[in-house]
Amino acid sequence: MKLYGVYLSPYTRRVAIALTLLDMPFDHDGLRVFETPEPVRAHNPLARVPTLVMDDGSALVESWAILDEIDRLAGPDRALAPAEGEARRDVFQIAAYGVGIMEKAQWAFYERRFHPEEKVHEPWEAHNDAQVVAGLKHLDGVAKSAGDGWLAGTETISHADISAAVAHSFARTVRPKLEADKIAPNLAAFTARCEALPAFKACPLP
Ligand SMILES: N[C@@H](CCC(=O)N[C@@H](CS)C(=O)NCC(=O)O)C(=O)O
Repeated sequence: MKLYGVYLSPYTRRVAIALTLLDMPFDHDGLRVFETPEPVRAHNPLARVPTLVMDDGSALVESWAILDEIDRLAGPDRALAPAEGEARRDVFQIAAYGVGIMEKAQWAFYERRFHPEEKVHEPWEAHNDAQVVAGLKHLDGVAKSAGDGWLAGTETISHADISAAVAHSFARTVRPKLEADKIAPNLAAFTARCEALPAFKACPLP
């Protein structure tokens, strides 16, 4: 398997961490797709990351769809989400808040990265930042309730934990002015616990 995408991409990083936790070996090409789209486009016409090329040459796109497939390949006993019921819903709802934070932090970050100064629309940047803050505060409450456990109450780490921690680390990196650790101290402590795990360390933020 080959995974394309720099780990600054939180979507790529959450896939890489899941693959690592599931003991699924993969080659990693940490390219920055905006600068070097062609190797990705060869497998994915959207030229977006993450793109995971399987050993048979087929390509998987979209982080949630990739995670769904690698969980299926791992089987229900090893998958990073319960197979059914409310426990599964809880895992994916928390993961969804994580993804929402990733998207909103990404869009706020892109506003200045891809627009010349005179075309930056500050109200749009502020709109996205406010949603990042709201999402972080929500997950802070979840982390507080979880205490020393996992966020969705699972016995082992799940997609909820991976996505929440990856989202927090990403927001802290690309939106430092939001002071993510100060506004979400319980989430910050939870993220520090996750970032200390070997699977997170194997997929570091650049
Ligand atoms: N919903 C997608 C988001 C992927 C995404 O936004 N990837 C960015 C990098 S973080 C990308 O490839 N951008 C290149 C582009 O859109 O042109 C997922 O979860 O995989």
